Amino acid sequence: MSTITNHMPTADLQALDAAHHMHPFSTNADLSKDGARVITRAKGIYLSDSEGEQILDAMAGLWCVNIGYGRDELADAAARQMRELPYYNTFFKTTHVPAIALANKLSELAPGDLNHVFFAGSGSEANDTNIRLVRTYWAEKGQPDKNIIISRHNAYHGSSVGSASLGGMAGMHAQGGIPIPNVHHINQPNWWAEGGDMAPEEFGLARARELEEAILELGENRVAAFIAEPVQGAGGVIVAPETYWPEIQRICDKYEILLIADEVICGFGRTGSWFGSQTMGIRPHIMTIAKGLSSGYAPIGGSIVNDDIAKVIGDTEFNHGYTYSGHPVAAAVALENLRILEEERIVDHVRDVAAPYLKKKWEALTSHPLVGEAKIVGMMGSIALTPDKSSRAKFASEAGTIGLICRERCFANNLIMRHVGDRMIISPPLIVTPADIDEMFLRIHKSLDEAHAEITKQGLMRAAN
Ligand code: PXG
Repeated sequence: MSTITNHMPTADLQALDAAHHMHPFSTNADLSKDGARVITRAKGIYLSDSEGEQILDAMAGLWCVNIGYGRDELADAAARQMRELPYYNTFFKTTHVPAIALANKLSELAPGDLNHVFFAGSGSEANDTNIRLVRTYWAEKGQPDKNIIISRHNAYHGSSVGSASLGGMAGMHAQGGIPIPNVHHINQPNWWAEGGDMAPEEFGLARARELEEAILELGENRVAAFIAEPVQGAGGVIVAPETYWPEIQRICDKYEILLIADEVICGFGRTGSWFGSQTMGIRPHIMTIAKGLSSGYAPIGGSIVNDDIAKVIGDTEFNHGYTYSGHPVAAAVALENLRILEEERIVDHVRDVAAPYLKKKWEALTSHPLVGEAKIVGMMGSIALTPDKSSRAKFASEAGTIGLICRERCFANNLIMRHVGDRMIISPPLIVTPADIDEMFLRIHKSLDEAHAEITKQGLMRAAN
């Protein structure tokens, strides 16, 4: 595991990387100054870098490597499929066995009447598909003006023009001429940061009712769909108060609004059920899937839609599709991943073993002087860093300053735990054992202690007015 496979010194690789490789969500200055960490291989929950360090990946890549790294079965499935049929498309009345088998498997796993899959190459593409699906659905039903999609501030639904418009990331909307028309955003159910004097339950209801207010304001016959992540991931693992989702469901039912659950992170076991919708008790009409579908071993995503939508869309020609919709190699890898998740009972392991063990330790972090609230659902958790827990204070420094210091300490201690503003987040592979979690917490405690010392030393342990 510690063998270094690259043949160049790290500094040379970093210089070449900074010279020619444009990274997502990064600045040149950062890449050239420090150089990117070069990841060379991975096994289980550990990454190795070009310096031979062993890094505990408590983010499962980007929330996706659900079964852990290094499963040969997936590599073998890919190689077999590449030899047999490396590519064919699913346009023009053609199909192939991997796409057939995967669509069938997904309709078996997905709850209720979610029985039909439109494949894409990623979560962003799948959400672009969803925009066109829901608008086409209502148009086919004689309501072309029912085309507004409601989403939430601080949601993440992807990085393409359509999906980033659905997302509610201000920094993304500031670049490149988005959002597209007829997307409307309501507030997120983030009690810690935005709940003010309300109790969490009261706040959850108030935030859900913003959906109803928006529908009434925009017009019931104008609103096509509401999209949300069952637990907001990239926004900082924001878990809604318990009152939130039942009220959202009631409102969607009452006004005939299609509910799109973006399961790109929550799907495939992360919340302790196959889908986050099951954990949150909601009945979506469409689910967006990607990431854990293949545990990140191959790029694939899709939309799982219910019988009614499939029927309405199928009655017309849906002028939409991607070269790689249902790509046979990606589909074969996803099938093998789902086989492993099922046969090794990994979702049960999350629900019965890993998540309860993790939850106890995670929630105990609130006794650390830097930590305010600790939220966790299944294998996705967040902590809010604060200079004063009793008042849920924000730091006086610019948002994210403290989170970044903490993340730097984590990286230095060979732990991938990320920051979103001044929240720290984890989303480890689902296969973690209690012993892995113990090791993770040794590193978390060390990193938090070092961050606290550093923040105190710099005089940053101060609340904003
Ligand atoms: N929906 C959700 C809920 C996501 O989290 C997407 C859609 C888009 O999927 P693709 O496959 O197009 O990336 C995502 C992706 C982060 C981070 O920093 C999160 C994502 C992607 C990249 C970075 O937390 N989520």
